[in-house]
Amino acid sequence: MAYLKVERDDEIVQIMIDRADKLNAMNLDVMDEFISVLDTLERDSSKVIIITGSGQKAFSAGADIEYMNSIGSTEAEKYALRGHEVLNKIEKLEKPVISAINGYALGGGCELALSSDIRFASPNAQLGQPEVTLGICPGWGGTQRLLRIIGPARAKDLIFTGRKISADEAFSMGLVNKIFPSENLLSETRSYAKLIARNSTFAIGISKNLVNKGMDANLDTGLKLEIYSWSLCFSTKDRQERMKAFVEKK
Ligand code: CO8
Repeated sequence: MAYLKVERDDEIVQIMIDRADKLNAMNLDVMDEFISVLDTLERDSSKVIIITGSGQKAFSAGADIEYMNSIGSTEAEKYALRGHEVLNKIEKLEKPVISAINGYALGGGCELALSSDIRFASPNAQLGQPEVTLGICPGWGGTQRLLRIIGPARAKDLIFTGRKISADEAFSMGLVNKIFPSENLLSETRSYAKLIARNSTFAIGISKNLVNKGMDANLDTGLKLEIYSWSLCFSTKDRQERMKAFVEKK
């Protein structure tokens, strides 16, 4: 692959956007490579996925402005659809996805992180949705996912001003889960991923789905979904082995 560096360490997969000279801006080729990697991850035995950017400066500075400068509405729609395909796949993947934000996460870069389940950041991270400064609105789910994660007032603040916020401010808004020193960001993210990987992949996948569905469902529907999903867990061998091991004090 030209733009994504994929590394496997047991059940943890790290996807690094490798376009540091353009601050890991995402062109159509980056999107295509993401689709291909995610298609594999949907089926393989990996348990936790980490997304990060190469270099010291950026997670991703967003969609490719040079490319967007050359297109009209028809191509823009295709570009947006491709971006949505990637981010929806990440959101629907029945495995946890963690973004390790090691610098700028702007526009589509921030939206990529928003589609992840957990966001860790280094102190030099700067997040934002600067699209309106370029005459466009957020186009890869920013208006919808930001709203759901930090609420409408904060989402509108970031979208209307296009301002970049520090890792500390993002943390105070609940936009990032935790901040780690730059030199430890990836190792701490991997340790956290290993903590998750010890648990039942099936139960985690179902839990992810329930939380995601619950954001758009009323409480009654969400709770009913939980009952059916919970009882489904009882049909797995993994559940039987884990409970048996506990009862037999293994
Ligand atoms: N696209 C393409 N190239 C980029 C991008 C980008 N988003 N960001 C940076 N680069 C390139 C620069 O052009 C430069 O290239 P070169 O060295 O060849 O001139 C290189 O990366 C380094 O960048 P800078 O020299 O600008 O680095 P600075 O440290 O001076 O500045 C910034 C860093 C502040 C991050 C600055 O680069 C910047 O403001 N970048 C743009 C950030 C931005 O506005 N992102 C949002 C883009 S819009 C978007 O993401 C929409 C998503 C939805 C799309 C929907 C599809 C229709």
